[in-house]
Amino acid sequence: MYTKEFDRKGRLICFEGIDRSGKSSQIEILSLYLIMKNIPHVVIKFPTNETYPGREINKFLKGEIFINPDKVDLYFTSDRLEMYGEIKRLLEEGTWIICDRYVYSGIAYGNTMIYFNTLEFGKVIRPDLVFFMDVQYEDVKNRKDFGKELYEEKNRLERAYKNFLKLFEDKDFVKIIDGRKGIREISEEIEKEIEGIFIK
Ligand code: NYM
Ligand code: MG
Repeated sequence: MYTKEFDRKGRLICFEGIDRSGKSSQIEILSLYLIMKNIPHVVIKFPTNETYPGREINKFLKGEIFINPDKVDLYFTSDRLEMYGEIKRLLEEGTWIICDRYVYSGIAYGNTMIYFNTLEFGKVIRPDLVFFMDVQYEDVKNRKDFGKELYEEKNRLERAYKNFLKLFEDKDFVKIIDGRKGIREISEEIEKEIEGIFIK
């Protein structure tokens, strides 16, 4: 799945998990932490608003436009394909990148896994670390704003959760976080992990 290794001075850190699993809050806290440590970084949220397909998906998820379910997966993939070049450039120059979702969401949530894999195969930049916010549908269904987006419903999220577990089983670059813990407790765990691995 991953592209050829290249000389990176920055680090690529990805957050995954079902909707309302607490990724965004943790990313905000991690970003402040990196600012404190003087580490140049950018946050990229997939789907982005940087590309045409990304913008279309964001409208689709809010229910503003309709996109055929098969085509949506292609859009998610195209959005990332357009961004990999920029991600590589930033990593080479020493900027860290925090991704709010990545290729794993594409696989876990996808309608058309096979097609998707073919297109993105060999193009994905390997993350240095993935945090998986481990919470299930039952844990998030009463969280604030749940259900506002198209995919935020029981079946989709139960399937996505199972797929995430399968994808992340026995992966040494994946840190599984108990997302039912408090925000502060989680952020400390994340900071410890980052410190242990990257900051000399
Ligand atoms: N999503 C996200 C996918 O279905 N495939 C993908 O490749 C990506 C990156 O979009 N429900 C879905 C998962 C979410 C939604 O994410 C947007 P968020 O974290 O709710 O903004
Ligand atoms: Mg969502």
